[in-house]
Amino acid sequence: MKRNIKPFDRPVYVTRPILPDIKEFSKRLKAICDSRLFTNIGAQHVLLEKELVRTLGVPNLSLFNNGTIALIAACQSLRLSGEAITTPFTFPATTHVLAWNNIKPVFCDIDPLTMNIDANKIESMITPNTTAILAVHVFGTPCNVSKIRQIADRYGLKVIYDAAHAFGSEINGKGIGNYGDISMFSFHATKLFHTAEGGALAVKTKRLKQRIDLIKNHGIKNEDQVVMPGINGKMSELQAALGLVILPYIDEEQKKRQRIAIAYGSLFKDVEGIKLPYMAKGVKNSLQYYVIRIDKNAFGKSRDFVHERLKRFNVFTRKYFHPLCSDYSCYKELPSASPSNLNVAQKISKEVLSLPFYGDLSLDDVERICSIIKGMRD
Ligand code: T4K
Repeated sequence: MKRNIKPFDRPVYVTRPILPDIKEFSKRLKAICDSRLFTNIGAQHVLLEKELVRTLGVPNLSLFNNGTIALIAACQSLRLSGEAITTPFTFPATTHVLAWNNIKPVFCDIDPLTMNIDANKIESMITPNTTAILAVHVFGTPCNVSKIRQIADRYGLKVIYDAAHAFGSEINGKGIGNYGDISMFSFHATKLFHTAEGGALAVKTKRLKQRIDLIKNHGIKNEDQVVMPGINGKMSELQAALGLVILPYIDEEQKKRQRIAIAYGSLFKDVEGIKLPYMAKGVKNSLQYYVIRIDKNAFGKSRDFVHERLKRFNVFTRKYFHPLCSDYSCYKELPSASPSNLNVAQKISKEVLSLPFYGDLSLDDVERICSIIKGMRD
């Protein structure tokens, strides 16, 4: 290494959650304590649900205690069974949710640009047992929603979008939660908008929302009737209060992230072997993650080398998403998990590196991170 760049004197992580204004948060906590209602769809829950319907521009929304339970409930509400076609390039929860519903995941390869499920390959994976497509808007980049809709309509399949990364993503000004039968948002602490743990389902019809609301509350319809085997998926009042206090900061956070994305883009622009995130036309990206791809041959060092070496500088990146879900021991024997079926995903999962990306990251820090990475080639 030619230049002598010092390590950061504090750890720099891939993300840093937005903090609530403590005074505002305390006011809401006091209101919760005064009411003694800590959960079971109280005032904070009702208000947050209403605010998020507006923010996300969706017809109906149901809050959950986390995104994974929300996704499990989504599959239940659509009565999915048999097989679902899905992407291997995602967080474990996407595939595990199918397994928890006794649905066989059928892995489809991904698009080399968007890194989302390759809509052109879905049709060849459909069998008489297929009931759904479970796609992920990975890193907030929308899937090919029109092609997926066409296929689903032709074969009578349900469509669920895992929109865990896509809070605020839009296609031609339309909120991402309007596509498919159901979209799941995660409000985990590492997400742009968060409630520490939490999530939501955006749902097309009121009827489906009513069913989902029953599922997340043990199937309890009223004091005398339990109508289905539900689960406890309720968001607590504490989580909802945190969300209400954090929501007003999202616009500003996205503006700051936009500046950081531009800075990374210009600093890496001419670096051979580093591919920048794909930005599609007409699309507003949530700016949840900033993920580059490192081509070992062209850059001279592998993604794993860069990931490890950055730790010496107190920079902790993440290999989202490696390993592929299809390579986990619990799924790798499935015929669709064969690496030869997933050439693009196999290649990309060895190249991706999620860089530090949050509003408080200074442009000087961005420059320093880029210099450290560029210096690794020397
Ligand atoms: N579908 C997709 C496509 C998803 O990406 C996820 C979750 C889900 C479904 C499931 O949704 P949830 O059930 O989680 O709502 C993190 C998150 O735990 C996970 O929610 C997220 N995706 C995934 C992409 O990232 P890890 O294992 O990378 O988390 P962790 O703890 O290593 O955090 C990353 C960095 O963030 C840390 O190095 C430090 C920082 N951090 C983390 C936490 C938890 C903080 O600064 N504060 C914090 O409180 O999975």
